[in-house]
Amino acid sequence: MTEERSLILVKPDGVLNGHIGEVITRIENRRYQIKALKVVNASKEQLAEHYNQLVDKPFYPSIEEFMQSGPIVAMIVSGKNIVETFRKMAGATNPSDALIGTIRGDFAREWDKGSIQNVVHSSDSIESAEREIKIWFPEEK
Ligand code: IDP
Ligand code: MG
Repeated sequence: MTEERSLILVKPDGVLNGHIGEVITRIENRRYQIKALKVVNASKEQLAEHYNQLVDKPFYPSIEEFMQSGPIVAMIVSGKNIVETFRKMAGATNPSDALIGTIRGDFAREWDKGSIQNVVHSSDSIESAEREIKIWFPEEK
């Protein structure tokens, strides 16, 4: 069986506020493996694919604007239970609900300006991880 993978993004707020290293440190501390990593400027097409379940929502333009406000860091990370465990490490979607000790609880700074700026994305299932990996790493098998 191939190892479980997740697609993790450090969103523009995480990059701008200097939290790339912190996110990577937390991944490494859990002994997960970074299989691929790059800095990218997200295109509208990539974002519409990535957020295909939100693209028709009234707030989608605020997500698009936020996600194009600066570079992001995309990673493929693998390890046992990575999808479920990293979701716990990231914390709740809305940073005001995210517990201290989670990435969002510790580092999210702005979440009342239309878009929810919450530092990281991580895949919510093994299936969505494989789907999202194709969007950000089309060169990967
Ligand atoms: P998740 O990132 O915790 O998986 P999702 O519900 O999949 O949460 O939403 C994806 C992203 O879209 C969120 O992380 C957040 O940045 C943004 N988002 C979700 N719901 C809203 C909303 O109601 N207003 C603005 N942005 C939202
Ligand atoms: Mg999600």
